[in-house]
Amino acid sequence: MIYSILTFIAICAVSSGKIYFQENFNDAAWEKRWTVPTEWKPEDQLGDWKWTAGEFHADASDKGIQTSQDARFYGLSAKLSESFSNAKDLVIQFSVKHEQDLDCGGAYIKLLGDIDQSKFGGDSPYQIMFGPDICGPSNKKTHVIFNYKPKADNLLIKNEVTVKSDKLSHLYTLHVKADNTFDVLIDLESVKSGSLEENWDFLLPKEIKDPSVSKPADWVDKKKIPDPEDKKPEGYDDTPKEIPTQRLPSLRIGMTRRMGSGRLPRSITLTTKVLGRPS
Ligand SMILES: [Ca+2]
Repeated sequence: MIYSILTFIAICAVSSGKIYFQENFNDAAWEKRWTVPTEWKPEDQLGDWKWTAGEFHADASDKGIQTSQDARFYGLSAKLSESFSNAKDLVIQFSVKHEQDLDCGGAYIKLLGDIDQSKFGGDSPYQIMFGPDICGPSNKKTHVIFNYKPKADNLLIKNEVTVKSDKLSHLYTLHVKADNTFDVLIDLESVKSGSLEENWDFLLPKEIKDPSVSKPADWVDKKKIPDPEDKKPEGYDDTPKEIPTQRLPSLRIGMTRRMGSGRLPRSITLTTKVLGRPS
């Protein structure tokens, strides 16, 4: 079962301190501000949003909206009071609580253009998508996705951002800065930051292959070819290919033997025995 509660959403420009959108879901009139996309999916596939502070809470009056049924699709959208396109520093922040162990599900906030809210769904085009995504033990991350018009694509952050998968409330913040850097914070602690250029593939490669270029017909594949301008050094052909061997002096081999240190050699008696008949 997946019960996710959204209790607070804010979108604001930091440089001017202007709040473009804020929702705390603390009054029953929230339903008038938000539109359920009834035409997104058949009625039996759409789950109902429940208005509650949840099973456990610090303040019963701090309510949120909760997904109430398993294996259903949930969507909601609300209009900003005004559109904006060139805010300098932009902050998107919301809190989410998964009250039960989450097997597979996500809670994202998306910045949308002008759409038919009754059809808003997973395939609706957006500018920014931000929020936790948990599906099994291996897929646990916080999505930070920018739609980039020059590439007509939704660009995912290249290095995964961590996520909280316990049952407590967590505050997710995306801060896109005017100096082309960003910061993702969970519970106001930075978990990923850096430059936009290094973390998303916004830019085209600096060098690309020219498909119209091909190998010239007279291209030589040999690794070495003779240099037609190279010449032999002067006298090169007069030098014999082999040098004759010179006669070496005959070798003598000498041996020495020490007879005993510090003493004169003893007398040596030579005996000769001649074999033969006695005279
Ligand atoms: Ca609330």
